[in-house]
Amino acid sequence: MIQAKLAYTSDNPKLDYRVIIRKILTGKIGYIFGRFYLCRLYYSKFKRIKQLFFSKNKIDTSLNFDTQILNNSHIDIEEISSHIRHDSYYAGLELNQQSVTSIVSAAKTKNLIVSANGLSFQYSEYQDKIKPHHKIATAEVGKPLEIKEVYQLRYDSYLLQIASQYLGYFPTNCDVKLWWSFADNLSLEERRRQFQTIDYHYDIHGFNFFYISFYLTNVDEKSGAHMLVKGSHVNKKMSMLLRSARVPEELITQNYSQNDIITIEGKAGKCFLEDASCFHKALPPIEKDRLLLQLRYF
Ligand SMILES: O=C(O)CCC(=O)C(=O)O
Ligand SMILES: [Fe+2]
Repeated sequence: MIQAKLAYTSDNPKLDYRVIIRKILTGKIGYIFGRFYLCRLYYSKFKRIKQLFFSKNKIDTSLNFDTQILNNSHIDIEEISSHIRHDSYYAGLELNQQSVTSIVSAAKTKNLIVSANGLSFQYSEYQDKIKPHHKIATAEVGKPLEIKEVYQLRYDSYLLQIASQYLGYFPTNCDVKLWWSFADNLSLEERRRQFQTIDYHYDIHGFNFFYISFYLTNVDEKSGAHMLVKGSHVNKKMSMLLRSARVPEELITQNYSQNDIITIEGKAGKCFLEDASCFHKALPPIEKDRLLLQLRYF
């Protein structure tokens, strides 16, 4: 089948080799090799051997907390991991409601920061004072690790076991992000300008990485559901690996089956685990704000 050549546009950017050169010069070579499944696989093996045999790399696993995940004893960790290995994701876990309530209330009182323009405000100020004057796509909750439940989730005994099982080594690092995506009628162009990830892309968060996300508000197609392409963490054409990690919608629909395109909807507390090297994106929220917590283990 001959496919129409896609023009380079804001949702189909050209791979900017200046970015690659800058990454090499600043020592971030994981950004280059983390694209390739085999590199991620061999990096994991190498890291595991280092952690097992070299005392300098021995890790302190003593910092861990009782799990906040419900019904965790029913689900086998190896089963979850092999599910993700096959499908790129697993969406069958749930955070307890007490933790949901505490995190949401902290996210409504702490300072929010808009990285696109440096604005800072609280959630309660957003509706009355900010929204009428500024079109804002997303705002991050500052210092999320100050929220007790978030700190304890980063070191959650059960989640750490799953992340270790999937990665093949104990993840000593974890970037934690908690952010609001606001329901509004911003154009797609404006959302892109504000770095909202509404276009399919794959992440390259170092040599290997594993994401755990929690919906903290009820989420459906109209309130910012996360979408992903099942199996695409492994199944990507070479041309997709050698170009920008962000691709236009047509490339996804031309190359993957409609059955493999998954929309994750769920109530506040829904947790999904993802090999974020799969193609994924967020739907723009138009009806209700979305609050999402993301733990990026690497
Ligand atoms: O907001 C979402 O659902 C997707 C976020 C995302 O793509 C990312 O953090 O890499
Ligand atoms: Fe992403």
